[in-house]
Amino acid sequence: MADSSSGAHDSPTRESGMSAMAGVIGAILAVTAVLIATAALVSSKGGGTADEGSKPAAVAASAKTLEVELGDLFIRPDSLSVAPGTDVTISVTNHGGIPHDLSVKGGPKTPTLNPGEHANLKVGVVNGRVDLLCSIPGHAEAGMKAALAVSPTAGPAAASSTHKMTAEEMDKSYMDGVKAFPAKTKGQGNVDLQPKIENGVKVYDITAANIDWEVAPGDIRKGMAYNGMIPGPVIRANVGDKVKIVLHNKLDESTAMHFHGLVVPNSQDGVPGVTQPLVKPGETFTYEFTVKNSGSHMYHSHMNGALQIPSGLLGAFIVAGADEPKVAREELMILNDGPLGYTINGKGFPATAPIVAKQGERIRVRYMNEGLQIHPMHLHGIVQTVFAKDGYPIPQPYKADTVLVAPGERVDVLIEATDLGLWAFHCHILTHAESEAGMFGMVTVMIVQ
Ligand SMILES: [Cu+2]
Repeated sequence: MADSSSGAHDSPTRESGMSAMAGVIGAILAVTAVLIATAALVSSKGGGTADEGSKPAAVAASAKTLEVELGDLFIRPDSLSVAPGTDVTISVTNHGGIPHDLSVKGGPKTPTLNPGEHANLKVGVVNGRVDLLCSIPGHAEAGMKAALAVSPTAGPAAASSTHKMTAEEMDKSYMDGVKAFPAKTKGQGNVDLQPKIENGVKVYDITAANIDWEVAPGDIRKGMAYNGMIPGPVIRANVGDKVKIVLHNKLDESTAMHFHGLVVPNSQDGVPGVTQPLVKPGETFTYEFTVKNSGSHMYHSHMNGALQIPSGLLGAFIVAGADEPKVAREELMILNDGPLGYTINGKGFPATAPIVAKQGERIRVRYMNEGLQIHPMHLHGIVQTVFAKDGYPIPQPYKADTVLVAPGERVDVLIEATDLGLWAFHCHILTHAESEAGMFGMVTVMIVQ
């Protein structure tokens, strides 16, 4: 984000973004190093021996407390390391928006923790790998797994057994993140997909495959993508178009495609076992229909949906209407949460893209929520006019500064770039946007210049 000295008129350069980013990564590594150091033993002697009880505590198994954060469908850090023989307690806090627990596979677990709640999990003396997970059904499968490993090389213990960032560390981490914005990452979603025209039919080829996706600088996660991007390519069509969508499945599991919001014949609705067969790995399935209704719509997987969609099998399907509002530019804001974290258009802050407008311009934003949670999108300083919901015009458009977008919903707003400056633009469920280490996830900036 440009600071006051560089002014609001210039986007920061990639170079400054990257060097600032190195600071963020450095800070993260430093935090991790402290955590690992904290976890380590002064001496590995004595752990688990029979005469423990008669020895002073200092030479019995060293007791360590590790900090673990639960979020919505992740455990952070997901790999922990202690010296052999360490008596481990995990200090667990749920920073997510929904309940989670932390459970030792086949062993003890915390109570179910509501958002913001904390508990200590006594793991006991660790002499080998311990698998950790959230035991709430579906959460481990969606990514809430971690491993506690034994490492003889884990360094000497730090003075404190529990790491919490100092105020100075918090300030630095926060400012490093801000300075890095907008940070460069590999891969970009929402690229328009040009159809082939065959006998007057628009044909869109889409391949689903696994991908390593860089959500934020250095934060590379296992995702699933259409045509190698998250969100998938944007399909644009007009009412009356005959379209074919050819889905190639290069995943290692079955899939299918649903056209969310579009009026299609039942046979093209994309629900395996209900309207069509499974599209198994290696198979191709062709959808064919005439576009009947305009608006901001979506296409996404309709198989193992709680994992495939949050992992990235989603995209915008935009159908032009008869009387669209005249705007200088339109922007997509596809919201998602799950294995890729909290993202806007497949990226988390500081890798989110700013929305840039000249003063006086009118911008259209199409919000789409492909995640599992609601996201109230708040733009500082400038009002949003909500004029369409799920592709249908609202009879009485209304003004709001916070626009709630629930899973599956699309909301279209107009934003008049009235006031100059850098206006923060973020989800107002603050655990989707900020942590002790600074801003992350569903945060971007509207730049009015
Ligand atoms: Cu949110």
